[in-house]
This record gives sequence, C-alpha cells and structure tokens, in this order.
Amino acid sequence: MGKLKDSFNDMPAAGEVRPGLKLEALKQDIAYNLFCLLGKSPAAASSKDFYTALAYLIRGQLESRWINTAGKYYQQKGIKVVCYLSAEFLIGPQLAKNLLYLDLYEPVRQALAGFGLSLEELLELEPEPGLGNGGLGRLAACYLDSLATLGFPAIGYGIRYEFGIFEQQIRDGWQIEATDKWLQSGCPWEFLKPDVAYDIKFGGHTETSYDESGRYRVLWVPAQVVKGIAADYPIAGYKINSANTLRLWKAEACESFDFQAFNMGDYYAAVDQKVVSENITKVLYPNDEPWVGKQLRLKQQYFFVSCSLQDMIKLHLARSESLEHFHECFAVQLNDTHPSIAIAELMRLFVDEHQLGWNEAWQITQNTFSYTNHTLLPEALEKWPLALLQELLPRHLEIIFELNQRFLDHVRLDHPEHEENLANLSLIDESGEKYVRMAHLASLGSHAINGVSELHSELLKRDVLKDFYALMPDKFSNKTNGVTPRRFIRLSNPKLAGLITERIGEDWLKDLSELSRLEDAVEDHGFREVWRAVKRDNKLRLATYIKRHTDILVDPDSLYDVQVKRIHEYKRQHLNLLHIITLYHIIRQNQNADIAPRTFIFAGKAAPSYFMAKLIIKLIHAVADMINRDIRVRERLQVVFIPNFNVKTSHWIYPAADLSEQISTAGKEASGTGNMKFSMNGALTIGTLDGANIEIHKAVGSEHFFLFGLNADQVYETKATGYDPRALYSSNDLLRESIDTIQTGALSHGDAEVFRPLVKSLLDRDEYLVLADYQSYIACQKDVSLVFRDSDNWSRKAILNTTRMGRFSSDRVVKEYCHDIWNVEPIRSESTLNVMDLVP
Ligand code: 26W
Repeated sequence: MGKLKDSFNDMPAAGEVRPGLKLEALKQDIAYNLFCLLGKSPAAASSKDFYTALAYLIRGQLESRWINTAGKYYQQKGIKVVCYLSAEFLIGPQLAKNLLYLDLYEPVRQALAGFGLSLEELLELEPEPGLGNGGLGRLAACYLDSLATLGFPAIGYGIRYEFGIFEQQIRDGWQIEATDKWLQSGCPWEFLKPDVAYDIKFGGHTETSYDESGRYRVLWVPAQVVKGIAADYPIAGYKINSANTLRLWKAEACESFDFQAFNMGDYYAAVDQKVVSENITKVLYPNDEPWVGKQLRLKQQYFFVSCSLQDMIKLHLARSESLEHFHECFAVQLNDTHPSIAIAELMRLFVDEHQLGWNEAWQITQNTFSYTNHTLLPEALEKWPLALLQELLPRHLEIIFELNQRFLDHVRLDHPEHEENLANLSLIDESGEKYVRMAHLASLGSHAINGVSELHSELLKRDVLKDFYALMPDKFSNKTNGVTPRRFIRLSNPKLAGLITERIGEDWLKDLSELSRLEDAVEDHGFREVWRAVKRDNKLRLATYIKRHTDILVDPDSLYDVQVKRIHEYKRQHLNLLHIITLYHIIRQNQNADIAPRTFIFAGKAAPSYFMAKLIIKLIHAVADMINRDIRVRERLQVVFIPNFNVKTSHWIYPAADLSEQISTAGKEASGTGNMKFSMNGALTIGTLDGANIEIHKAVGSEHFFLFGLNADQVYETKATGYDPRALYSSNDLLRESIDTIQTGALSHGDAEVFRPLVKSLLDRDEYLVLADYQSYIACQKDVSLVFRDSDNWSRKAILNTTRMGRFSSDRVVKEYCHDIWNVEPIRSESTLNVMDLVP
C-alpha cells in the first residue's frame, strides 16, 4: 500500500497535465509507450504503432480528471446523475478531440514532427467506433460532449458492439457491406472492467408464492443467464477538468467453456454457451427507420437495459441512498423506444428483487424516466409480438399486462371522457398476433415526452401520440436538436474556427450564441475575402479526398451541392437526381444555357435490407457515369458519391459545402442535424419546411435560405385529396424527360429493367411527393445558381448563416433537458478530490 500511496500522491491535480509534458517529455513518453506497450523502437515502429503509443499516452492524461469526476459521483451526497440510455452512440474518432480538450494538439504535432511524422496522417489511422446508424446515435454523442463540457454528471449507457455499422464499399455502383472490424487491434480508449459485471436472465418461466409476511412474490426462473461486463470510455469536457463516462456493455458466457461436454467429446457444446452469449453484443443492427422485430434485437435491448439499471441501483446503494429516493439521484433518458423495456425492468428490480410495493415502485419509475421520440414513420415504431416477449421475457410481459390493466382502469375511472380511446391508449395492439406498443410503454412510464424539433413535437401531439397527449398533455414538450460546435466547427474546420476566434475571441466554443457578435464582420470586405479563401481551402481539401477515394477530379471553383445522410425515400435523394438529370438535358439542348458549374456530392449508407435505398445508390452512380463521361456537360456538371459516410468522413465534407440539401418531404424528417452542421460551416440551405429546417430558416432569415415545396399541412392535404403523380409526369415536359431517362435504360446500358421499381413507385404512388415538389425545387435551384454567381454576396449570406446558428448548439438543448426534464445541476468543479480517498 505504501508504494501505491506514493505513486498516487504524485498524480497531477485534476486537469493539470503531467509536469514537464513538454516537447521532449512528450517524445520520451511516446517512445516509452512504443517500447513497453508494443515492444518497438521508434525506428522500427509503423505509423499505426505511433498512433497506438500516442493514444495510450493521451488516455493516461485523461485518467486523472476522469477518476476525479467519478469520485465525486460516489462522494457527494444527493448528486443527481443523468443516465442516457441509447442503443447507439456514434462518438466518432477520439484522438484529435482529446488532444484539443487537453490542449495538447500543438505540442503533440511538434513531438511527432520530431519523429518525422504528421499528426494528420496518424489521425487518419484511427478506426472509428461505428456504434450507430445515423442521426439518433450521433445526437447521443453530441449530448455526452455537452454534458461533460457543461460539467453535468452523466453516464452514457449502451452496447459494445463487436462489429459496428458496416463499411460501405461500392462495386459497379452497388453498395456492398463489409464487416466493420473496429476492434481488430483493440481500442485505446476502452477500459474493460470485468469486475463490473451483472447476470442477465432470458426465457424460462415465473413462479408465484406468498412470503412469510403474506406478500405476493414472483420468482423468475430463467432458461438462460448471460453475463454483462462493462467497457468504459472517458468522455472529456472541453476546457473543463472533468470527464464523464460512456459505459458500454459486453455479453459473455457465465461459463465460457463447458469441460464436461468437452470430456464427452462434444466440442461444440463445450463452447456453445460462449457463442450464444457473446452473440448478443456481436453486431449493430444496420437499419434505421424500417424496424425489424428480430429476437436478437430484443435480447440486445433488454441486455444493456438490465445491466445499466442494475449498475445504477448498485451505485445508489453504495452511496447508502435508499431506493425510494432513486428518482432524485438518477434521471434516465430513453433515446427513442429502443431502451424502453427499461420501464418494465425497473419495476421488476424494485418489486421482485428489492421488495418495494407496486405503487411506490411505479411512482419512482415514472419520476425516473423520460422519453425522446425521433421518428414519426409508422414503419419505424417498435412493437414486439406478445409471443416473443412471453418466450424471452415472461416476467416483463406479466408486468406490462399489470401496468396496462391498472392504466386502463385509471382512465375508465378518472378520465371517463377518454373511454372511447382505450384501445388506442392500450399498451397492447390487439390486431393480428398482438403486440406491445413500445412508444406507449415509454410514454406511460415516463414523466416527460419530447420530440426533436418544433414541427415534430407538434406532429407527435397531433398524430402518433395524440391520445396520450389528450390524456397527459403536461408531459409533452419540445427539445429541438443541437450539435457540438467543438467537433463540427473547431475540429473539422480549424481555419474557420481560427478566423472566428481572431475576430471575437474563443468563448463561442463554450457559448455559441457568441457567434452573433460576428454579424458586423459581414460588412467587412476583407473579412469576406478571408472567409471565401477558407471555404475554398476546405473545398480543395475535399477535392483531394474525393480524388483519393473515387478517382474523380472535381473543380473547387464549382458550386459544391452536397447531400449526405442515410439513404431513405423520405430524404429524397432521388429528387436531387431529377434536378441533375434536368440540368443535363437543359445543357444538352442548349450549350449556352446559363448554368453555374456545379459538383453534386452524395454520401450515405442504405440499410442492407432496404432495396429501394440501394437502388437509389445505384442510380446516383449511373447518373454520375453518364454525366462525368459526357464532355459536353462535364465542364459544368459533375456527380460524385463518396463511399462509407461516417463521422470521420463528415469532417471533410461539412466545411467544404456551398449548398446543403435538406429536401425531405415535409413532416417526415423529425429534425435533421446535418442541416445544422452545414449552416454552422457557412453553407446555404436549400430545403423544405420540415424538421429543424423551419427553425434554421427562421434563425438565418428567409432571404438567406432557399425554401421550396409543400409544407406539412399541404403534404397532408395533397395526399388526403387524392394525389396523381402520373398526371404531373405527363404534364411537365422536363420532368417526363428526366424520368424517361431513368426508365428507358439510358443510364443503364439500355437495360430498362434495373430502375423500373423506382420509376414505378414514383408514377404509381410517389409516397413522398417527389413529383409534387419537383417544379418548385427546380425553380429554387435556378435561384441558387443566380445567387452563387455573385460570390461576394454569397459569402455575405454564408457568414450570416454561421453567425445566426448559435441556438443549434447541443449545449443549448442539453441545458434545456437539464432544467426542464432531468432537473440536474452541474458539479462544482473547483473541489478537487484526492483520488486516494477512493481506494476502498
Ligand atoms: C428499429 C430501427 C430504428 C433504428 C433507428 C428505427 C429508428 C431509428 C432512429 C430513430 C432513426 C434516427 O436516427 N432518427 C433520426 O434522429 C435524429 C436525431 O433526433 C433526427 O435528427 C432525424 O431527423 C431522425 O431521422
């Protein structure tokens, strides 16, 4: 113990980097890590080795503030901790962020230069933890960043997928999914904690009895038990000496090798348990929006939820708090319905495992949970078949039935005016094979429900959850999404960040509303020139990236027209393509047509089982082939698809865009967050009145936003009053010509079959009103070309877009959650804790 005491005592105080961690010391430490971690000398080490050695050095630097913060959770009584439950966390590459947050970026760049290495090159080697599909997962990561930076005590709870979102490769224009081996050479940011482990039950049956005090008791006799162990990741705050924790759960077999089976020569049985158990956290489900009711998906959801709630109860009891105060110590956010089985699980833990009374347990449960909905698409709303729940989670099904019974009785007795809504309110969908509506369970079991943009929250109250809103309106609020400016401006666009800081100082990085102080710079001609130069540099940089990854050379002086997001029919990448084909025909028909040179940049993954989305990727490549090969047009039009869109790729794209495509059918995109990242980086938006576009349009000013298309009410009207897309096809020449180009095989070497399903869906149903918005979109794009011609005026608008995006920081919305829903206070950071007091 003495020795330990000494080594701990010379630990640097929280936030203070190890003394002498100057250039020489940094180089020594890197060399030391190469030697003791990898057994390599600097001379023999590869760049990947240097990356690993550096990453472990930086993680060490994070530890003191991390341990310091964790200590406070334990020590300070009555601290309320936010627990963000999400099946997805798209945290992105960590090294550059941690270097920035530790203020070590420059010193490390120089130290590496001392080894003849470029920091940028090393950063490109970092595998990205692709533990999410898109918007929902990235939002969770932005919120963890803001919670840490604002000093709020928080834990992110999720799943440690061994294989994350697939790597997208393109073969002959088609998406190919490759396994994502992000853990191949380990992850330096991960701290596996085998001692933090919980047993998770599945299947089996329940047995009821009355205990000695006559209390009704239910015992769950599981068919399978799996172990969940913690993998912790430090989530540093920006320029604050605290760090929160992302705790991801890994499934393991309770018994990883069955020796008896082995002795009997049944080698498969010997490892069967191991395989079955570990399968639970093997891979991320790559679909966002279309929901698939796979048993393994439910196992994944219950697994991480039960680990997380057991972990919270252990921490709670370790702080010698009693369970009746649980909701005063933990605010648990449900990131969509994916973790919503947590409501039944907390009831089980309270009632069955900790003998709380039902009503008391229910009170605490409702006060603990809050639920965010991220989608209105009916096909994305989760509903689990009763049969599957009966088989996998028999006790939870009992609890859900009991909750439902009491809920419907409560409505009948206390709200008879809602009697006729009982079937719509019920947790059980009695149609077909009967399902549990997870959005209803989440809404009933939470004290707060919110949407992610003003329009979305309105539609939630008017549509998906209208009966719950009618019954419990006070629970509902809106929390318009936000994004972290640290990663999406400072880290990915350092030149722009430098320009802003030069003008208004750097407080904007912790308070984005400061950007409005940049407004007067718009009138400064010099500032506009530098602004344009920064944008051009970023466009050049992206051009090199595109050349390297697609072998297409784009013109950095053309208008970069960018649409990057998951491929989905409601996001209407195919409407964007109709515009491109239309421009192609206009130029072909009139070489002197006044069309500003444009480079159309697409990126995004399609869910592997989503046929139409994959066909749209193929069509993007077919249009690119046709245009990029056509010498008559390619001076003015180019089309590029950047493969494998993820957080890392996005760092190259958002800073380089001139025009941000946010063209979803109004009422379908819950919020969007890419729209915010583009505007913050000085891109102008062409978009519909959908999701957060509406609030961006309001913030930046209608004269600095290219608005088009039907709004949500008009979409509803158009559909309600009988919509005939074929009529539009026949009555609009340019539209018809463009669609014919797709269906005649002109884009597919004469094979008219390949795109038929897409054209058919457009002409028969056009579910997402692509044809209805075509003309307005084309006209709006014409304005874009005209405005872009005057580059100085364009940069005025671009600057105003950036200066007016303060509200869309994740810091603003996290403060709203903390104040309105979670009711948590930031931890006072001055009180540094002596880590020794932590060692039991
Ligand atoms: C069960 C399959 C599944 C998986 C993920 C269904 C639904 C989802 C997510 C809710 C999809 C998603 O990422 N939604 C996006 O969430 C963002 C963050 O709030 C919003 O900005 C986007 O508009 C919304 O599409």
